[in-house]
Amino acid sequence: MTNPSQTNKTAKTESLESFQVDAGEQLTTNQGVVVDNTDNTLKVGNPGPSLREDFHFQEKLTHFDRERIPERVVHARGAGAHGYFQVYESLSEYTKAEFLQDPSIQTPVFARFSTVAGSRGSADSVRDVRGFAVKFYTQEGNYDLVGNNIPVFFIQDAIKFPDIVHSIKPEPHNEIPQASTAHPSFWDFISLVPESTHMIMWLLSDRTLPRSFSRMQGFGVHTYRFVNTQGKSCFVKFHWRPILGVYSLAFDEAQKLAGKDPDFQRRDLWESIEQGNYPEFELGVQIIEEEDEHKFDFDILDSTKLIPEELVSVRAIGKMVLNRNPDNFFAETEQIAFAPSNVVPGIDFSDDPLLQGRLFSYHDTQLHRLGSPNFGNLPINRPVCPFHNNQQDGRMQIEVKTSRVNYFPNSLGGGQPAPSETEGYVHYPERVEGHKIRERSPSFGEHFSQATLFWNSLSAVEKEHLVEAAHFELGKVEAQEVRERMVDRLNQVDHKLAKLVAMGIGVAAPTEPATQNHGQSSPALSQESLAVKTAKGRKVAILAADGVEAEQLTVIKKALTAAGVQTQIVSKFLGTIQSAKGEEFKVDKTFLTSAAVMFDAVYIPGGTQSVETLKANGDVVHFIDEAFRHCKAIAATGEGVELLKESSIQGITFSDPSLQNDQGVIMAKTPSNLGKVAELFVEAIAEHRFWTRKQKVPAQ
Ligand code: HDD
Repeated sequence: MTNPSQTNKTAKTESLESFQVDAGEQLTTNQGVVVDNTDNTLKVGNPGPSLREDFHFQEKLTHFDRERIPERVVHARGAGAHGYFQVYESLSEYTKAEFLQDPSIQTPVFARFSTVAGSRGSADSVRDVRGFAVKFYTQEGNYDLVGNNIPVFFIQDAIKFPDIVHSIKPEPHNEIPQASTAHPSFWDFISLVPESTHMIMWLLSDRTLPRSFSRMQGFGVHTYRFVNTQGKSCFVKFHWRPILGVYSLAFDEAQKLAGKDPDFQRRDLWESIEQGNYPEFELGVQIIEEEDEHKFDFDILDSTKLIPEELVSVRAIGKMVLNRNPDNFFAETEQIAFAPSNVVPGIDFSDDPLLQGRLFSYHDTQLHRLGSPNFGNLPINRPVCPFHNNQQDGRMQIEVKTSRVNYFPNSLGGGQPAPSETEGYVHYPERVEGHKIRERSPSFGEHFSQATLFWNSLSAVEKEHLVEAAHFELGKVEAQEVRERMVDRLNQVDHKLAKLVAMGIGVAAPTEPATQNHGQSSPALSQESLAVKTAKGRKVAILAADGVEAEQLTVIKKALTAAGVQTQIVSKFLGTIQSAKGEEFKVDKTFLTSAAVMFDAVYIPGGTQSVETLKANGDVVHFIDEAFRHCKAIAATGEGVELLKESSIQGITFSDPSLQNDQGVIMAKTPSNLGKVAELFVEAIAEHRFWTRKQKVPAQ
């Protein structure tokens, strides 16, 4: 059987053709018997009764009745893609892992991105941590790097995982709320577990609202080990950095998207790949020599801590390119089974007690979810290298093993398959000794310093967003004592932060804490340090109607396309619109089938009739208001400028009739230089959002 990651398909353009089966294929039963009618059950006369002997009906329904498997207990909502990973240069100094040696080798991968809390059918854009799991199909076996888009975790010991997850999931009595941390049980748990403090600072930040999967970082979180051919080991932390930069949605935008387009992020991933705009991520490592393990003022085996890049720099070691969508969601994205215990020689574990628990839990959950110990034989889970074992039978055994030998040692099979004397996976022979104890290491005892470091590192806008997020999340918690405990907790992170949060949630301002803010920061933690100013992959709505100025529309559209921006014409009805001079333009979306939240920017070309029609449509004005409120780039040319004046945009000067760019609003009343307008617009789109514009329109 071929592994899908082995098939040498290039990304295809979605067309009906690609979904068609071979000509002449006939519908059959599972036994191969051709079916003559699949619309009516077998009956005695009309209207019935139906007959028990209708084997086609029975087979169709019994299969249908069993089409669901348990969804993942966490990270149920996700989307994935195929691609490859290529190392920049040999890492032989640190690891013997074969896929990290040769820059000419492309290792096939499958990456799955997910939210944590929601069910499989929940919305993509909710405030939540994103999973970032990658399976590398190496020639030495499958290696899974199962990480998140946040570098730390809620808890330090895996035995607390069921507790944190129970608290984050919908509450058990009424199953409310879906895919949201904004509820009492979550904050009750968090307020009682100080080790979660660092993680919840990240959770409340813009990191949990990624613009797309292709614009977020990924982290292995734990400290792992590399081992080289000499058996020398060092510690390693893994980082994924998106080539498009790290960007987030506005919270209001994310919430509205959850209704307007719950598939926003999986659609973005799918469409980007179909358009050849492949998501790319650089893999980086922080290397810590074994003798340096204890030189930090925190324990590097504590998953609630990160290693600031200012202390240990991140070395870029290779790149992942996602260039092929799955052929079938269930067979691939749903059935892929990740496990941090899937490692290859040269990559090993540390004693992080959170990691050690994960090494058990993933395999266990796959046995339940996929229902058989043979899940490794599913095409998406099979290694691309040869594999042999003495396992037999079990549910859904799809291998037909022909040897009579299924044990070791054996002589009848020539002694094979036999363990290798030269290349097998050898666990790093770390020397350990101690007493059996059920305790937390004292070296894991400090919980606030890095939470403060994160807060100090944020820009003013990022801080503002974090406080607003806390007002929202804690504002949904009725229990006053939980809100008070959270303010006390935040007071240990930063006094000003605690006062700002308290003000919004009906809690008295706390008194100065005993320990003051240490004043240190790590610039690399601010999302703004990870911006990459490019308009590539962005989406722009062009609002137009009959009578639009064709030249303006065409010139700007062409310039945007050249910059890698996707444009869509939005009008009242589908079909076509005609320019003042009779040219036709296809309408891609209507004001009903789209909304400003689905785009990164808006352009309104001139044309008296077009603009008059748009002005009379409240949906259009709302479209512009919303784009402005969400701090997006907006451009208008000719009479299009008049439409902007109709909206409730405030704080922008409309007086200059020629060309101006005011906080991402670009206007050219007399568009003599459309090239310059396009240039300014592309620059503004590359800015992503103009957060400092503030809320200059009334809340909607
Ligand atoms: Fe986990 C799924 C990431 C701690 C137990 N986890 C899961 C997925 C990701 C992570 C990305 C989805 C994989 C996919 O796309 O199929 N989990 C993390 C990270 C953690 C973490 C970065 C901390 C550093 N997880 C963690 C702990 C446990 C689990 C401590 C249990 C002791 N995680 C699971 C699980 C899941 C899972 C229940 C659900 C579905 C699955 O494994 O395949 O076993």
